Amino acid sequence: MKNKNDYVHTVITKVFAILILIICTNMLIGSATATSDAAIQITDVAGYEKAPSFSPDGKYIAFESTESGNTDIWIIDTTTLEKTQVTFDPSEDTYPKGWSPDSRRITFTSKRSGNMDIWIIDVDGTNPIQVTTYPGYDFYSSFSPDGTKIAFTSTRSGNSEIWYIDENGAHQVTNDPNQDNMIPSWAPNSRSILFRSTRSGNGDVWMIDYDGTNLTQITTHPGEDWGASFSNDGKHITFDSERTGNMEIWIMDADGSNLAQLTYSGGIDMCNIWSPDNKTIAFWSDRNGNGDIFILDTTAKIKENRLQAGLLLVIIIGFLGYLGTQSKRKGR
Ligand SMILES: [Ca+2]
Ligand SMILES: [Ca+2]
Ligand SMILES: [Ca+2]
Ligand SMILES: [Ca+2]
Repeated sequence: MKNKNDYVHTVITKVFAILILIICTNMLIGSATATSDAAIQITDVAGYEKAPSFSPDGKYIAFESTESGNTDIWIIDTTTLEKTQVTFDPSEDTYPKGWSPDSRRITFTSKRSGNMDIWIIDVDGTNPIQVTTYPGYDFYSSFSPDGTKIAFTSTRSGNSEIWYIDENGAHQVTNDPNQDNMIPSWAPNSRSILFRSTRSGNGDVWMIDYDGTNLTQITTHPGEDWGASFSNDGKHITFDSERTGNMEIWIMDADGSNLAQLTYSGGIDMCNIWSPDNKTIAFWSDRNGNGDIFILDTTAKIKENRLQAGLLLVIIIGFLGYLGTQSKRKGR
């Protein structure tokens, strides 16, 4: 009987080991062999369309486009895909990365003052307001979700740092004179700001509170990581990264777990931003020859991650339980 029990034990152990191997192999092969994504292209003109951002009501995506002959801010209706030009100034108007909470105003970067400054404009193209007046570079601005602050990047301290402006004026957030800090993006709490810094020796995503406290490194890969954005429910972070040798967009849980690659194209995929319903991201890609705006459903990847983690956990718990039973039996 003892020999038969040992035989059964060995067979079950092998079956569990093979199951774990199959699951792990599937997880590795699944991530290694994915070569395409299901991104949907929503602009299709000859020039470069870049820097998308969703209005908080989800009705529009603002983006920059060279369709008019110079770089201007445009919006596209997310249902009808009808485009409307918002700025008409002959200078460069770029980075419309932030909407006011009421979806009526857009903050963007413009050279119309003679150098790069932050501006706000009504979505119908009226009431342009200059927000910064520093003679150097001020760029890449976004409203905090509560609408009380605008974060931006500025070189006014001597190198590229994160700043914000509110009713009391401009305030410096990061202070790292030897490294560049850029691409600020607000967390849903209107307190923390994701940004890109080279302070670890290579480009990584970091987070800091607007008052300069709670500096935290978010990504640690030796490859170059760029702009990041929080989902509006705070559960996920997407970020642009060159860690594969090509600029792609990655997703992870807010605690850094369940890291997965979202885009797969031979071109550039970057400037990720979440939709208000947390189901899709918008980004720009030159995968079809020139820069255009794309949207990509994130829900399938999040479900796949959860399923893989859940299956692995069930098998490991089952295996440990089985081993426990066997050792008790042997101890009798
Ligand atoms: Ca322009
Ligand atoms: Ca300036
Ligand atoms: Ca890195
Ligand atoms: Ca284009």
